[in-house]
Amino acid sequence: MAIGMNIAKADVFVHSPGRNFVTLKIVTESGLVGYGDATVNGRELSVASYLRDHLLPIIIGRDAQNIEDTWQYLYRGSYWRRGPITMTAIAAIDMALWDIKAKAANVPLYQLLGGASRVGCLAYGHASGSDFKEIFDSIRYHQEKGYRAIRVQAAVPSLNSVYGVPGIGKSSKGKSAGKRHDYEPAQRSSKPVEEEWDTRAYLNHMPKVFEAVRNEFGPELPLLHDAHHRLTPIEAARLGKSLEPYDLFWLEDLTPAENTDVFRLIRQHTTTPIAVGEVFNSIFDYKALFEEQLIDYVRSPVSHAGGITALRKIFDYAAIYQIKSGVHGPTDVSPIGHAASLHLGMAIHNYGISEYMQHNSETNDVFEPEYTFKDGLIHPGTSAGLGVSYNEKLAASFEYKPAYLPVNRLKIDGTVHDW
Ligand code: CS2
Ligand code: MG
Repeated sequence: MAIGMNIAKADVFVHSPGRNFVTLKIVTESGLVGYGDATVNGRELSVASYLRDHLLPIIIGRDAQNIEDTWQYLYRGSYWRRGPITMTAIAAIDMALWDIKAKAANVPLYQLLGGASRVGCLAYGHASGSDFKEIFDSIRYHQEKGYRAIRVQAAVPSLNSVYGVPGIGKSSKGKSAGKRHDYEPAQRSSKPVEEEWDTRAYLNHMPKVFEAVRNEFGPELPLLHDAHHRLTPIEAARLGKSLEPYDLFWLEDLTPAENTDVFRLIRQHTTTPIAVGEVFNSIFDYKALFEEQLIDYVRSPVSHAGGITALRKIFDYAAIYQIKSGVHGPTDVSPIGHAASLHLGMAIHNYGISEYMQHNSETNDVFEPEYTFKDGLIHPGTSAGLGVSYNEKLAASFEYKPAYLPVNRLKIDGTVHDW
């Protein structure tokens, strides 16, 4: 047994460098430090409490090397399995232990997961706009930054705001190309902001958007779109079918994700590839979807799906069915969570693509991620471990402030709607 590998100390930090993040730090008796991302957007303090009050007291003194055993101890031992808070808390510990293991071995984490299967991880960026010109400018802006695959979100005529599209209705003319959709930092409030929704207007508009984008950019550019769980099964089928001529890389989160049975109906109607899972947190969420071959991409990030240990199993299970990874990578996944997903992405065979919304400078100054983005590919870096740190002193200067994701209501009568 290696000396000094027991867990000596574990701390949780909740700070807001650029946006709210929950960060776990584990230290071994020998002084090795591992980091984990425990952020659940809008519910940060619940995960912090789950860790501080329930998990950290029982992992002190455990051998940091026995990652699988610790995972099973926390998952099976709690009796109350699954759920975003539980699985994110377990994920953070798992990530930190893998970080420690790779540092002890003095290799970048992907080496312990099987080594590099590719030169880098293909990433997609977020383009959006209020009209076609803004969308085109935004796509060009992302291409100039190096992206080789682009998600396109568009304002819907008659709606004042659409989640994922910044600055609708504001005087954004000519300044839209680099506008970010970072919901939380822009929308801090003591109660959720309310947005409006009109499915009919959306379904009628999206084929026009993708037709215009294909006419402008040609057939080669991989394009993605996120419906953010807002559709019924038959509406989802219609959207997939109506976008077939524009050859999407994927359509994401078509329907409220807890009812996975609906993918049978959607699949019967369209060949547009389907991605789902950013709100899943367990391999069991995917079981029927894999076995019945109902989806094409797995959206879970390491931080919300129980960690590297758990997501690795999900990806290996998916591989049997030729289903690929398509990891969630918005700014509410911290650089630690991103790095963990990237190391796994480097190693697995069935890698697909990663969402890569770039963090702002405050976030990057605190976490100092070593991953690099070049020619459309992200590489997790070659230093030992995850390649991410946490500047506690600097982080402490960014005080946590409660922030919520929005609530969606139907424009026609104000009924709360899925989003
Ligand atoms: C979105 C996210 O990136 C995506 O695909 O669905 O912006 C998502 O809404 C947020 O991460 C929620 O916290
Ligand atoms: Mg999404």
